[in-house]
Amino acid sequence: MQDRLKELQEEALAKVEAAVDLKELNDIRVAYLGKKGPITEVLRGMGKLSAEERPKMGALVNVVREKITEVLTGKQEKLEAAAVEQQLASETIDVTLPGRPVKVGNHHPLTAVVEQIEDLFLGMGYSIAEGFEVEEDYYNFEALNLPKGHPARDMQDSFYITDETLLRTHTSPVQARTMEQHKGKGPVKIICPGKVYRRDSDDATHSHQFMQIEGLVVDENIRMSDLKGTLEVFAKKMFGEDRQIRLRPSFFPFTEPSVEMDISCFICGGKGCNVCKKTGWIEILGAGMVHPNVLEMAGFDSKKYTGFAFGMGAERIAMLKYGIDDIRHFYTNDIRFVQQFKRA
Ligand code: 2U9
Repeated sequence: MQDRLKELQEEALAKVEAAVDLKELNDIRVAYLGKKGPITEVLRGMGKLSAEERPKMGALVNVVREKITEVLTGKQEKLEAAAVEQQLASETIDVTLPGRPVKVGNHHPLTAVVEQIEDLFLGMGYSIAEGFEVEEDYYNFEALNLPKGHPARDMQDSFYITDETLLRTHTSPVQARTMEQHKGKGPVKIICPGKVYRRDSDDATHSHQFMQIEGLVVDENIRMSDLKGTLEVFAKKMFGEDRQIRLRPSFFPFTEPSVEMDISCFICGGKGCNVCKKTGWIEILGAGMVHPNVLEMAGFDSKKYTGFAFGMGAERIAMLKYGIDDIRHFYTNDIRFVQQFKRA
């Protein structure tokens, strides 16, 4: 029995020594130390031994079991450490490798232009005011000197929602509401960017929805020269310091007098080209002195207060600035279009 135990020990230790992975090691543990293993069998056979031999043999079995267990544990630790080493080696990160480029998005050209214009006016002390896209007929028309039946209402065919509500046709109701909130006291100095809607058929230069930016200044002693100076600063900052402006008489129901502003062509410098249609001038925006009726309707004393206002289509400004030939590009979500306007 003693010899059999020694034999088992040597056999087990040799197998442990030769084991190459944890699974094999576990199989050896089960085979030699498990309930159905040879050592358990030796223990079962101890009943046949004399009372004198039994404790000696019992002690020997324990020594053999402990030896095998000790060698198994040692080998297990070695194999586990080797497995960790191998995993670390295979998962090593080379920190010197160049990183994968991150895809960076960019502003839509319309957003870029609107933000540029906003910044420009914020720098001149204006605040930004925003309002509702679904407006009351009163603020969209009535308060702007366009009573029901006024012929100019036809100029802006509108998307009516009910008899008294519509998608705003311009951002002017924002100014009308802001003035009303001032309760007859100046100064008011705001720009109002926002989406507007008109029942136009879409083509290269018309869109049923577009972005307007309007401005309004109301205070004592506001004059046409203030408007002219403001527009000149705007033109130069937006289209280059060499720009000249000219004002042509026009008509808007909410301003009197009304003007349209042209800038000297920034492509040909005024000589005449395709962009300025050989005139040397490009129409940029409309403007004027706020009509006394509009001031009074918003609660301002038109003898004490005067004001100027201007309005422009942001798409037109962006199309001119970036040489975009079709307004529909802004709204058809072709990523290739947007990606052309990446900042350097
Ligand atoms: C108030 C008083 C006056 C806003 C103005 C224009 C002239 C103008 C057009 C430019 C191109 C609209 O986008 S466009 O079609 N706008 O020419 N807008 S003065 O005048 C106001 C607004 C609000 C209370």
